[in-house]
Amino acid sequence: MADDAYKNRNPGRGGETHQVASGGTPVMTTEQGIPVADDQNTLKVGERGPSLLEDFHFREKIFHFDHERIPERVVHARGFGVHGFFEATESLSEVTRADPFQEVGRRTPVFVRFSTVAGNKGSFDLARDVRGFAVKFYTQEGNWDLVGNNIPVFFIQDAIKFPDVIHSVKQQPDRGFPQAQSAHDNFWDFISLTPESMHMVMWVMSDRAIPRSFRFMEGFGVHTFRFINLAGVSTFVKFHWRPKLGLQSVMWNEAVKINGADPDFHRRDLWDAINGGSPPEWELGVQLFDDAFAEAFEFDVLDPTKIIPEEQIPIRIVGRLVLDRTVDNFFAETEQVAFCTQNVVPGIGFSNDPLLQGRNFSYLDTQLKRLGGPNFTHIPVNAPRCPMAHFQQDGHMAMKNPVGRVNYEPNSWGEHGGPRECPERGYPHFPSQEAGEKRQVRSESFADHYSQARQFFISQTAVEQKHIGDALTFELSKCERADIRERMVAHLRNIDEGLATAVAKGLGLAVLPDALPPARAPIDLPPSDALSIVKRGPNSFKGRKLGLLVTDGADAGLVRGLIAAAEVEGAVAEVVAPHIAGVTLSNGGLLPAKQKIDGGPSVLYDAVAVVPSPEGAQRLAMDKTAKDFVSDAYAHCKFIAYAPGAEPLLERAGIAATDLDEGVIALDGPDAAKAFIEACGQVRLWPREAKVDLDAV
Ligand code: HDD
Repeated sequence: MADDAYKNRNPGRGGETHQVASGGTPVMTTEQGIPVADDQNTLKVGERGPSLLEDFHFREKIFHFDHERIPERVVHARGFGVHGFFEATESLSEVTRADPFQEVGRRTPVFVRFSTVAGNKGSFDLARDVRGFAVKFYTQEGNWDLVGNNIPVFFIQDAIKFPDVIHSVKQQPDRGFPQAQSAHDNFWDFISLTPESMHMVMWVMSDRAIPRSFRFMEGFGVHTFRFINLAGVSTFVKFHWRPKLGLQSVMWNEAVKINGADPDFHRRDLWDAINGGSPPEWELGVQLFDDAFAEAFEFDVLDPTKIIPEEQIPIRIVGRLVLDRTVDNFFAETEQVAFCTQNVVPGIGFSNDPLLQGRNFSYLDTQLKRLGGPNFTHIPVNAPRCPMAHFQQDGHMAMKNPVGRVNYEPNSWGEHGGPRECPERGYPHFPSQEAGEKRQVRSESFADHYSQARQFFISQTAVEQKHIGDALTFELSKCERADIRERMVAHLRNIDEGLATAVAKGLGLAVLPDALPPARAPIDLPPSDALSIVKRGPNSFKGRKLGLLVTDGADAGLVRGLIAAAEVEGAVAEVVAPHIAGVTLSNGGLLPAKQKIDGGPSVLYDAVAVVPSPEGAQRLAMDKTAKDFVSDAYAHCKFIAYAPGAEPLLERAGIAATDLDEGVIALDGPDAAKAFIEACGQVRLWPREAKVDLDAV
C-alpha cells in the first residue's frame, strides 16, 4: 500500500503534510524544504563540463549520506528491537514500590532489543554466542532498563576485565577476523587463563548459544538486584524471562547452514511472528531472598558467575511480556536505543556485584560516543513516557528546550521557579551499611569456579552433554596453539572427567593433561532439571514452522490437510516448490510457493513434509537441493512426513527402509496429517542422532 511504502520522514518539520505537485504527489525537497527540480543530474557547466559547487542539493545529499553511520556498539552490535508491554499478573507491592509491579493488570510499555555479542552489525544471526535480552520499561516514574542476556551468568566477576574478555573474543586486531565467533586462539587463551569463566563456558558451549530464535530463549537479569518497598525494606531479587513457547535450539550443523541460507534468520522470525499476528510472550519470574539466605548460600550472591538454583529459591511468576509491534524505522529505534544499567526507578536498587557496579559507568559513557552527545534522551525511543523536569540544558542536538529564564536551583522564583527535589517521591538509594579498607581485591567468597560448572553439566541429558563436548572440541580444534587446547582440557577435568576425556579424544590428545589446581576445591551439587533444554521440552508445535516440499500434481487433500493441521496447532506451513510461482495440485488448484527449493532448505524449518506427486518425487530424487532438503532434515533429527510415492526421494537422500524411525511418518491414513503435527510437538527425535553422528555416545 502506498501509505505503508512511504510516510513523511520529517514529521515535526512540516508535519505529515507535503508540498504537492499538481497530481497530488509529494514534492521532493532539500532538508531546508526547498523543492527539488532534478534529482538525477548534478549541476554542470554545459553538457560534459565540470560540476558546480553551487549545487546545494547535491552537496546536501552527499554530505548527509556521508554521515549516515554512527559507531556500532562495541559489543552487541547486531541486534533487533521491538515494542511491546509488560503486564503484572501478581502484585509485588509488599516487596517493591516499583511502578510496574503495583497492581495486577498494570501495563507498562517496553522496548526490547535482542542481540548477539561478538559479531559486527552485519554479521549473521546464528553465531554460537550469548544473546542480549535488553528490556526498557517506560514506567510512570521513569525508565528502568533491565539489560540482561539469555544466559544467567557471565564470563568475569569484575568489570575491569570486560575489555579483555571482549577483545579476546572479537576479531584479532592484526587481521580483522574471525568474525562473530569464539573459535580462535585469543578467546580460548583468555578463557583458559580465567578460571572464573568456566561456569559460563558450559552455558556458551551448550545449545543455549544457538537458539532456534529469540522467541524460544530465556532471559536473565544475571546480577542480584534489590527490590525496595515503601517502608524502605530491601529484598534481593534475580530476574528471569521464560518464553511461553518453550526453549528450543538448533544443532550446530544446522546453524552453520542457516547462516548461509538466511543470515537474518532470527530477526526475520521475530518480524514474521509479530506481523503474522502471533506476538511472542514471556513470563517474568523473580527469585526473592533475604540477607539470611544470602549468608547461608554456598556462593556469594554478588558473584555474577553463579546462579541460585530454583530448587533452592523457587521462581515466582509475576508478570508477562508481550512483544507485539515492530519498529517503524530500524535506525531510529533499534540502532539509537540506549540501554543503561544505571536506569533504575524507585523500588529497584543495585547490589554490590562488582560487574554491575562497573556496568553502571560503562553504558552511559558508551551512549555519548555512539549517539554523539548528552541529549540522547531526547530521541523518542529513549525518552521517558512520564513527565520530566530538570535543569540540564543545551548540548548537541538539544530538541526539548525549556522556556523561561530560570535554569538553576535553588532559586527564589517561587512557583515559577521550576521543579524541586522531592524526598517523599524521589528515588531512594538503599542505605546499606558499607565499611572497609580501600583495596583492589577479589573476595575469597568468589573463589569457587568449578562447582556450578559441574552442576550445569550433570543437569543435562546425554544428548545435551554430547553437544557441549562437540562444541568444545570444535572450538578448540580451531585453536592453533596446542598448549591452549591442553590448558582447557586441564580445566575440564575439574568439571567432569567424562567431558574432559571426550574432548581430549576429539582433539586427539595423546595424554590427558593433569587437572589444573583449583583455587577452591569444588563441591558436589545436585543436578537441576531446570538447566536442561531437552528436559523442559515443549510438547507442542505451536509457533513452529513446517516446510512443505511439493511438486505439480501433489495430492491436494494431503497438502491442504497438512496446512490446516499446522494452523490449528498455531504453527505456520511454508510451501517450498521447484519454482517460486508455485504448483498445480492434483485437483487443478494453484498453490503459491513461499520459497524456491534452493532458497528454502530444510534448516529453515522445524519439521518437513515431503509431498510431491509420484512423478515429482522421481524428478526431485535427481535434484541435489531436494535431496539435501530431506537428508538434512533427517540428520537434524527432525520429524519428516512423506506422501505415498515419495519413497524414491527419501532413498536417494540416504534414508533407506532400515533408517525409518518413528520420526519419519508416512501420510497414509485419514488422520495422518493431524497425527504428524502432534508428533512434531517433540520437535526433535533425539535418539536418531546416534545414527547420524559417528561420535554419538
Ligand atoms: Fe553489556 C551492551 C548485557 C556486562 C558494557 N550489554 C550490552 C547489551 C546487553 C548487555 C544486552 C546490548 C544493549 C542493547 O541492545 O543496546 N553486559 C550485558 C550483561 C552483562 C554485561 C548481561 C553481564 C552480566 N557490559 C558488561 C560489562 C560492561 C558492559 C561488565 C563494561 C564494563 N555492554 C557494555 C557497553 C554496551 C553493552 C559497552 C555496548 C553498547 C551499549 O552498551 O549500549 O556499554
